Amino acid sequence: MCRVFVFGFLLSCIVVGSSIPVFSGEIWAHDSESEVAFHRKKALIIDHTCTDISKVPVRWISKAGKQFRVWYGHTSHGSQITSGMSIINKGIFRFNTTGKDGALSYQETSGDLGHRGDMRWMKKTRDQLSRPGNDVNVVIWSWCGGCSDNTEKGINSYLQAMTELESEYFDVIFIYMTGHLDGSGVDGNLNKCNNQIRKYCKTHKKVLFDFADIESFDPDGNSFLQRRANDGCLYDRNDDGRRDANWCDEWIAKHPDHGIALPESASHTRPLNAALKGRAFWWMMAKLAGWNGKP
Ligand SMILES: [Ca+2]
Repeated sequence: MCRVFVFGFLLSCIVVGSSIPVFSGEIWAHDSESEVAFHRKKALIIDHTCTDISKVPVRWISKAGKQFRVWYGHTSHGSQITSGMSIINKGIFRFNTTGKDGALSYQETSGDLGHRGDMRWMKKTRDQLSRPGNDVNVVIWSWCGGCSDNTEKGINSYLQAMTELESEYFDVIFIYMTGHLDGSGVDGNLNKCNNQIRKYCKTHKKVLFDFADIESFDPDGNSFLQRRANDGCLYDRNDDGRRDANWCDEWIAKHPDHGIALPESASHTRPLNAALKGRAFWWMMAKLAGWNGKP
């Protein structure tokens, strides 16, 4: 009730004086390029085209680091993002659990989006955001294998729950996700569920970290989903129905001077895949901070 009242008050403030930032937090205090969820003009889709962080102007990374306080729920697959971020955790890409010394505040919590309409993550989110002194303004939840065996109804429950949370906590940005590749290819149930999530996010102007799309391509833009690539980056090179090659290994062998900092290891996958996801995360943060996407 209280939140609804405050929301109504805030909304009326915006209508009355739309050029004046009415929210005291930094989240409102930026220009017309703003990508904040509340008044988002279009969807923000973070995919395989968002991994070259050399294209992101330093000032937007820096701004994102100061502006956002991330709370990220994940299990093993989701940890790939953190692994990728950890290897570049210095300078403007610094992060820690408290945001001290100007780093991005980045807290992780255990759990994932579950299976077929399991909503435990939703309660956990409410508990976190309702905690006295909570200052989290970006919430992310990732899938484990729960997207692969999901149904249209189960995915709808996920999408509706996220949307419900957005309306309850209107000053928090919620990041949607697709599920990791499982080798079932273009026609598999996973891709069907992922496409359902993508369509919803595009239609309803959400922020989507397209986990599956990022690992469907190598950095040269070659696509492996149709070759039944899985979470370990293995794919079927000669179309005999068996995975016999690894696109990460091949790409690194072909580009020995690639210059991408690689973590020592990453759950279920090759370090390159995790590195690309960590870089895409920072791309997303910069976009959320207001970067217009131009180098
Ligand atoms: Ca094969």
